[in-house]
Amino acid sequence: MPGGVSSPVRAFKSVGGQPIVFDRVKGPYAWDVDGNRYIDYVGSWGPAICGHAHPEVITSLQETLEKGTSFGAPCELENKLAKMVIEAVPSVEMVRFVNSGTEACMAVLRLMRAFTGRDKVIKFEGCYHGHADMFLVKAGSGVATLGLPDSPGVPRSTTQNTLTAPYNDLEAVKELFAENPDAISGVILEPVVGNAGFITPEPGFLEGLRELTKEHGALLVFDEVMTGFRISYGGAQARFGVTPDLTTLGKVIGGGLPVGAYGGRAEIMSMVAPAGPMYQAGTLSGNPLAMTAGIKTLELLQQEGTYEKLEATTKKLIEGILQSAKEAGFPITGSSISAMFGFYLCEGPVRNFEEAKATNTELFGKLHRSMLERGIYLAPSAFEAGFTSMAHSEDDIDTTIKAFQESFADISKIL
Ligand code: HOZ
Repeated sequence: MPGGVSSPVRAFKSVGGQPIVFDRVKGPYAWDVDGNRYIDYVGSWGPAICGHAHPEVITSLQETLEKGTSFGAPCELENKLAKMVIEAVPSVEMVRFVNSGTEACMAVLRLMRAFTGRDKVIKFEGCYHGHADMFLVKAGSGVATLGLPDSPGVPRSTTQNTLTAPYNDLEAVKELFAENPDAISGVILEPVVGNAGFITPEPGFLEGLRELTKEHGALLVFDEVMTGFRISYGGAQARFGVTPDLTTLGKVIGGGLPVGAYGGRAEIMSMVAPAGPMYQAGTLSGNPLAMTAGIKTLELLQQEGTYEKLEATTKKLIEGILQSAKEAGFPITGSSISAMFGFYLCEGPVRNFEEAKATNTELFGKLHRSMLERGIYLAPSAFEAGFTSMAHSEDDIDTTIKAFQESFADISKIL
């Protein structure tokens, strides 16, 4: 396997050392093949918001498994999950299930173009919308972690229609619209960035994009693959009160099985085949097992107090991390919203990818190794958000903060 992994973000190339090989996961914990236990803040890169292998998810999966693993025909379960998504996410009136966030973003771009009859799209530097050709321009996640240039193999003819702007910079977006009259199908963004570390939208940014896209007859698309059902039950759009035209989802809605989705205004979604002419398909889309894990996960999230608990747990964690670094004399800036957090080892503020690059990646590598030795599994990258879950207890958070204190103190002694 290239680099020994099935996806580049799992490698330890940017932090040093070899990736940990997992044997099993449960609740907030992961165990490696040597039997070491870690408190996990990657959460399978987002899906594990109820904790890994939640007993109710497992039981539901076992029941569905008895009925078969794949139908290749409509099933009741996809209707149930579709209704739950439509009820929860303000922009979604119709939804199509796919198998990954990449697939959802790839399809939504085709839909943006089909609906507007325009080819260009605006994305933001450091935002990651999966690995489809037209999005591998100034992309975040593994591309940012590994410091890769835009990928070879992506034709210039494909990316010449991808325009980029710095995140949180409305003026830059205005200029792109002015320079490309009637040519831009829409603007796609992570409403809260989790693929360049963790960057939050400045007041007015999302609202400004909503106005600008309307003014220019373009679509606004929120990539909520990371933030959907995590930043709030209705995603970032519900939390910030800005409704896009289209939304992509993934991770949490699959509850640990491979699911993506795109949805939005019925007028736009009606263009998708077979309701309309825009083609997109998938053998395993709406798979009964994946739908089951998604349904049960959303049901668990509907329990009273879920998001209050997630918010409080994560806030305590990030405050502990910031305090630990400061006590040891290291510059740091960071924040959290709901069950998502991130920090940069620099003064800050960090409002876009360019500013994120000021983070001390060498120091992060040392910190990552030291935390691993203390049984804490962080994303092996200075440019990925962290995830907490319902399963992370007060004790887990206290243990983690103590590990940060010890790690920062140890590193300060050797520097
Ligand atoms: N998009 C996720 C990281 N930012 C994880 C998926 C992957 O690239 O493996």
